[in-house]
Amino acid sequence: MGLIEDLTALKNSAVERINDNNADIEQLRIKLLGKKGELTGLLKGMKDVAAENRKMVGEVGNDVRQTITELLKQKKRAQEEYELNKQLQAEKIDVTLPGSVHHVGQPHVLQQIIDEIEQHFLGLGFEVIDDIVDSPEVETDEYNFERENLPKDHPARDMQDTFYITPEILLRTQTSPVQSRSLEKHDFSKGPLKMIAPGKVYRRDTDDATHSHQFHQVEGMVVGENITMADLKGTLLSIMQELFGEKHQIRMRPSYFPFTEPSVEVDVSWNEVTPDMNPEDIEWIEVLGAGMTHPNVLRMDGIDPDKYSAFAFGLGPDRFAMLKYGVDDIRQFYLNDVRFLSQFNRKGN
Ligand code: FA5
Repeated sequence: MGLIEDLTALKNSAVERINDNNADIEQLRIKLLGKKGELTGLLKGMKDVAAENRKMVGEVGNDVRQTITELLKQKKRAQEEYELNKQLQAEKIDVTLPGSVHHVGQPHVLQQIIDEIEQHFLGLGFEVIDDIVDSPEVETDEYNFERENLPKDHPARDMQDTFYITPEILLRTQTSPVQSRSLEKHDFSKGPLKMIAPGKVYRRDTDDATHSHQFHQVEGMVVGENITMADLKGTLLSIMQELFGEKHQIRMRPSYFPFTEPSVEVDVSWNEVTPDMNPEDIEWIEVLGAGMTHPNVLRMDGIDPDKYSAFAFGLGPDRFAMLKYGVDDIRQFYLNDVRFLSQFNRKGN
């Protein structure tokens, strides 16, 4: 009987093909059992089988289908297992290998000092102004100089060599313009103005160990009734104590700024000062300028100097950081050498 032989031959050939290691099982399934597959093709011959034999041929056909289906299933499972084992083998983890180190970043040392300064002043009830609208780095000549009592040809402009963008627009040389910007917005019915403004400033200074053409300042200002030089001195001493403790000596000396009268500068000793030291051997570094705000400045900001008085200061956090950490060259802060910067990890890890 031709059809039974054909079916048996198909079964044998199917077994062989399925057992082939490179067999593509899904392709084979379609080829063997699909609607247009080999088995369906053969079973089309059923119509020519004599009626009394159909049952038997049908059973052989079913057996062939079941055998092929079962074999395909087994082979598919075997192939999947093989792939899985291969993958597991390839991805085997050696738990004895040393782990890879992930370096955790940290704020730049200058940002850390600025954060410390901010925390101190927040504790004294100051507000911190550091957004780009109220404390812009690209400033007008008017706010950077004129409103600070430095009209166009004032000789004291030479104290701050300036990067001009246009004759009226410049990179701010100091954070002092934030004084006027804050005063304009302040509502005195809510109490005195007490603000600090940390930020970047720019000067055409020649870079050396203590000067950078771009550095930081923290401006501070208090405006209210009966603000005195004693308030200024107390405020400055409190921040210096906070940052330097008893280790460094601090001295205040008279100075000159067009926007303050009287004006002072504060120096800090580079090293610890011991009682047996000759005062001439102490080395000082200037860290801030300050003073009682000039009445002209208050007047230009619409404040009546007969009613209100004010003090202001401008600290140099770069130099604070130099002193605090014994860094003898300010340029180190700007070289972005991770070996240098990673030493200042405030979490201590
Ligand atoms: C001023 O800029 C004044 N605006 C400060 C001030 C504000 C006085 C309010 C009175 C009232 P001065 O140019 O001295 O002042 O700079 C202040 C501080 O900035 C200095 O004490 C120093 O710590 C720092 N500084 C100045 N120039 C540089 C520089 N090139 N590199 C690094 N730090 C600098």
